[in-house]
Amino acid sequence: MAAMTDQQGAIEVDAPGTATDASPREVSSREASPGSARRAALVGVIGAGVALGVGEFVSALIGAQPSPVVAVGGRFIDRFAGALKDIAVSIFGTNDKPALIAGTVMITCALGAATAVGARRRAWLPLAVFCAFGAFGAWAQAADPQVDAAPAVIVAALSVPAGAAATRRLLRLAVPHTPTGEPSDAVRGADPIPRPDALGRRRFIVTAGALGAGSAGLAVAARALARGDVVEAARAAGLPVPARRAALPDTAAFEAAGASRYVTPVKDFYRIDTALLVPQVDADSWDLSIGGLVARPFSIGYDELLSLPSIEQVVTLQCVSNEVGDELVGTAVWQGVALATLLDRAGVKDSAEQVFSTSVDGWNCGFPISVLDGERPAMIAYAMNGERLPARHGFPARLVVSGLYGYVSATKWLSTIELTTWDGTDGYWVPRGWSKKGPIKLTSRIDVPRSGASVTPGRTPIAGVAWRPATGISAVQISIDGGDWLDCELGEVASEHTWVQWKRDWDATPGDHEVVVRAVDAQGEPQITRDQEPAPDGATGLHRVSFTVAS
Ligand SMILES: Nc1nc2c(c(=O)[nH]1)N[C@H]1C(S)=C(S)[C@@H](COP(=O)(O)O)O[C@H]1N2
Ligand SMILES: [Mo]
Repeated sequence: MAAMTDQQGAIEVDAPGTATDASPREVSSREASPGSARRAALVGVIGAGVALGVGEFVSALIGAQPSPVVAVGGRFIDRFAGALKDIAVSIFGTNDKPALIAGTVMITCALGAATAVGARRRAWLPLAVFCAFGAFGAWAQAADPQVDAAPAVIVAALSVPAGAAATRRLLRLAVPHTPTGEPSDAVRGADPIPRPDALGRRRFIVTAGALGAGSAGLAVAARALARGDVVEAARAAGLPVPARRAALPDTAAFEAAGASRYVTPVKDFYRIDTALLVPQVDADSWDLSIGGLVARPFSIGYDELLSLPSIEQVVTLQCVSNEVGDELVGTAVWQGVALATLLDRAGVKDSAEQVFSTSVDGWNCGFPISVLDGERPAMIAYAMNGERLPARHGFPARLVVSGLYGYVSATKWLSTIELTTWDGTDGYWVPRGWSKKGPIKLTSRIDVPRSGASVTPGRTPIAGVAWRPATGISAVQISIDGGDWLDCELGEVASEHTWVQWKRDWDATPGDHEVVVRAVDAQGEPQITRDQEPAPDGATGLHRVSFTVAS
């Protein structure tokens, strides 16, 4: 509010209409101009806020989601995900998304501020800039497969005039001598030294405060509206019973030792996707279409999908961005319909080489159809650990294919499956520098002791997990302080499609220690020891932890 205490009669002497009667006194009042610039900037921020608030609210009201702000953030991700190749997949994990939304809002407000400052001399500026904003927002929204062009234009058509009008109105109150309006009484009046006009200032504060609070309120209301309860309502309903339940091994001893839980609780399951806000898909209007190189293309709705014979499989899913030892990996009991059931119904042609899937938000990926030749689980999953997929993991349905990284196979919010050729059709991450094929590499991880932990001397469990889904693990070994490789005890597994827990007790002696782990897969292949970063096709190298045993 410091700006508000500035002299209100800051006069832009070279503004149109005032230049002719510029007197020496007015010229000297030029020095007060930074004060009016600050007020104008504040006006611009509020004006941009009004445009954003109205845009978010109208979007929510007419069901055009993602909203302009979220859509602009989404286009940013699509544009720059490739440039941030090494960290791209994980950077767009849950944590950085609020920052991206906040950044979009802040940049918009900063541009609004600059516009209002410039508007003191160029009255047309706010309308022009807001129109450009609006066009950009509408483009970003319409570029999202979830929004049609018409609603995007409606949103812009309402938010642009709201923002421009608010800016104009506030500028008149805040900077009396702007060319946007009549000079205020304070300036026109006889008083040779324009004094702060208390009444004008109050009016400005009240109007600005009301517009600022109102647009924030609209944005909050918009979020509440857009969240909706369709997903929650549908998720509450019962699930069909699979012909055969997945049998889970008893892994309590390994979990007691500190290994990750065999089945990852849904709330702890990692989330990776390019969606800035989790798509909220209405199961009633959702369908999955299967087409491309098939004899009988068809679409299937949610209820019909749930009425088909279902399977339940425990499968470990990993993100290609996972660094050695990191946690972008989890195991769940997935329930759904075998992909083969749907592909058989469609009648896949011999010329088909790639199973290419797309989500409701336009993300896509593909894997070779030959992956389906064996027995590995590949399904349209609609449930996870006995509950319907949460929105963040792909409600109403997603793909799960054992042995493939998520970025080539695990499409969430699944919308279409297209059988196509291998060449010429690339998934989202392929042109962004990631390998076209993505089999999960053999990996092992130490869960306890944690790096940097302080351990008490005596019997100490060393434990973790190792995985190569679709192949399985035959052995895990650790080396302590560079010593011999020691065999570890392996837990039971539901199948070779999941990770295996491992453990070994150690008599901890005081001092600094380092433990390294390595695994051998079920085909006898040892883990690659050479360190490689995740890009382009998954990290390799051995996980090691260093910790101290207290004396
Ligand atoms: N629609 C959509 N599906 C997607 C992605 C995405 O960005 N959009 N990311 C994939 C990647 S890279 C991974 S690792 C898995 C992660 O699934 P999860 O979030 O359920 O763990 O989802 C895959 N499915
Ligand atoms: Mo991923």
